[in-house]
Amino acid sequence: LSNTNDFAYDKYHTLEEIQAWIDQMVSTYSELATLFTVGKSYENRDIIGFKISSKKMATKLDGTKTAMKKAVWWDGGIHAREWISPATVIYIAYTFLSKYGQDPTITHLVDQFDFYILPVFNVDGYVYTWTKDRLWRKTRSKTSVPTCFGADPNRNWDYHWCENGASHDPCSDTFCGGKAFSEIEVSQVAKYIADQQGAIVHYINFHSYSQLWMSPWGWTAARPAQYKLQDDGSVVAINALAALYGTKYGHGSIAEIIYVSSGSSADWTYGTANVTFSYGVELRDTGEYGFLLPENQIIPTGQETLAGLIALVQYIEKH
Ligand code: ING
Ligand code: ZN
Repeated sequence: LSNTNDFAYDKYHTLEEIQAWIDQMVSTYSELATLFTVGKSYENRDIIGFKISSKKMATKLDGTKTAMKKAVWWDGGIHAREWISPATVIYIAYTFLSKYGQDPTITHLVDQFDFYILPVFNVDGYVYTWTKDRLWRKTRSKTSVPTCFGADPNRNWDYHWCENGASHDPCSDTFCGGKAFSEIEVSQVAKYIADQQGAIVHYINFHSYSQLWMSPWGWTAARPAQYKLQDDGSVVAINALAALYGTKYGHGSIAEIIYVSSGSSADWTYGTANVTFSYGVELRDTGEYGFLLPENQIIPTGQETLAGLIALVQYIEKH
């Protein structure tokens, strides 16, 4: 990649291409973006992302400066086959970097928050979908069953781990792992988030498909105390998203709107790491193409999701 225009934002990319793109972003936008390494995957691949952080101080609503900048964490590719999620995170991160200092809304948000961008969480699984099985979901670790591989990285977090809507069967697509945080990718991302010491106030774990903007809890259908504050944020996001192309999203708690599922990242970030605005988002579509969303929908998905995220971060700034 010789310059930033070489990356085709309207195509799906291999892990190698995405990692080269990350390197490209941090060198091209060196004033704004710094590489971070979460660690190595089970198969020894790097799990990398970048932090978007401007040198301007953040200000409170009354105009006074804040001591610590609040942060946002957006990740894609926790499930290997959900290719639109890395593609969307990439599109959004590129827009934030390239429009900083040009678009006043983006400039303001980047001055107010630090953004942690992790395009591909489950790197081993992602490579496997490119090389062996397009519909692989889980990690690629060995299990107690020699013929079955991987745990569900969205059922492996240490918060009400494997209570409901997750399986102890290593051959299941929702296998919760041998124990909480058994998956090295999951334990390292959790540690990286915890190491930010409360700076992260907003988290999104991107999936496909179903067009849903979901808040905690997944482990129980009971609603948390801050449910309305969180779900109002979902409504703000999906209204701004729909304004672009009319794409309709549902909203509500994970357990109520999709299914009960224990040990997810959104539950752990909210329940353990105290991230107030924690969400799981199911991107396009509603099943026509499902996981095999055509490439001509990458840019429209990116554009409408970007509109939703801008509106949501503006809402979070005020709450
Ligand atoms: N759906 C998600 C899953 O992990 C989800 C739904 C999101 C559950 C966030 C819990 C938290 O099953 C897909 N398609 O993976
Ligand atoms: Zn998923």
